[in-house]
Amino acid sequence: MQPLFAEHLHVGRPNVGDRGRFLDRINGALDRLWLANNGPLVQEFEAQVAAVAQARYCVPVANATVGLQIAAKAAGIGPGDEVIVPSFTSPATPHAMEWIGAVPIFADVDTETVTLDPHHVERLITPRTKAIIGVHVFGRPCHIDELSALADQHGLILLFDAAQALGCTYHGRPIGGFGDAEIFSFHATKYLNSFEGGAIVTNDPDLAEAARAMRNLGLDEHREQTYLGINGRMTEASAAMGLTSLESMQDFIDVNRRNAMLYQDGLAGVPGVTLRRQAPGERANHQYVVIETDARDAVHDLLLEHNVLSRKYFYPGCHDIEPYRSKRARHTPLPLPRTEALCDRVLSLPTGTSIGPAEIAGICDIIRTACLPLRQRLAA
Ligand code: T4K
Repeated sequence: MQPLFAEHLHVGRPNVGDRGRFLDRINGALDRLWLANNGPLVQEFEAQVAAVAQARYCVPVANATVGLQIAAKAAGIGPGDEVIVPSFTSPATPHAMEWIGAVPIFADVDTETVTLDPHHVERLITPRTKAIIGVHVFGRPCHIDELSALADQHGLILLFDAAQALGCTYHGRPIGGFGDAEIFSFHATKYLNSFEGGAIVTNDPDLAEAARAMRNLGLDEHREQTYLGINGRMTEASAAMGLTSLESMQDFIDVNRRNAMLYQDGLAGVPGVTLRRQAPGERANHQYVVIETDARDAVHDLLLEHNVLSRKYFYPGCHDIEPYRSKRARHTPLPLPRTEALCDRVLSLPTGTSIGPAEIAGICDIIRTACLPLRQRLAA
């Protein structure tokens, strides 16, 4: 069979802004001979991300995973503390907690937003619970008000994994200013990338100060060793890319939105296929186009035959991967039926600036074929 596409189409193809601007910034760093350790480009990036998030403080870091670890430690989460997280997320969320000795406890999601179900979270709160981490999955904000109320009522730390949600809003306010801290990712596969990178954003001056020192091996601004630190620093090269990406942020979002609408039209009427929607009335970055179908694996495999590399985000659920699967009683005290049903049905499709109307039309045709009843499919 001849594949429809000669080259691979990817879910995570990086968006690249103005190369000239990027290379100028890199040349500036080389001229200054300042390449790392909170240089001028990192400081500029810090100010711009804080402005986008409308948060008082921003601490750029090497990636969101180390950002989650640092934010958790800076907020006071430590060994043995239980932290309630969704299972339907990147392994980065629970692994960051496990890595600092905390204990991820998996909660179910609601099917409308596919984010943490606050009722389920409430049932998991015990005297050992120290924190909740909500995840804005596919950029759709989680139930921030309800989780904030729960955290207040039980005296818990509240963090948000905002790796996928830069540029999105909740009740019209930008993601980034909620809870004790939120953590963004600027990984190459995110619509706004800094090669690798992340940022902790917060309105809490103490948390910001601790995070700033912790990312720099624990050294505070007076070069006093005040905290247990790690190397979580962002480089000048990453900040150069991040700043250049920020200049094209709205263009990237516009392309993603156009692509999402083309998929919506192209998949209308395909039996058994639904497209995940963003929150009504909110601003969204549309960086993930996600379908749900019982025929997920057949769709994935047929796309692959045509060189389309779709991704099963998130499959399996984190409760079903090691080191959590073999310690189910410890990490998953309650069943997660909605997560399990979801994990078997979700598929992310290519989008971003390297995907256009022709590619989307072809991808939709392949999906339609994969979803035909077998007899019709063989005849197609
Ligand atoms: N929390 C959440 C909710 C997250 O989604 C993530 C990351 C994190 C935390 C942690 O953030 P970081 O520590 O990474 O900052 C990808 C990304 O690696 C990961 O960042 C992301 N979530 C996750 C959802 O997706 P993979 O294993 O699927 O990526 P990979 O390398 O297979 O790339 C996907 C596709 O993109 C492939 O077809 C290849 C293509 N690609 C990739 C890269 C890196 C390119 O074309 N060019 C590239 O440079 O996890």
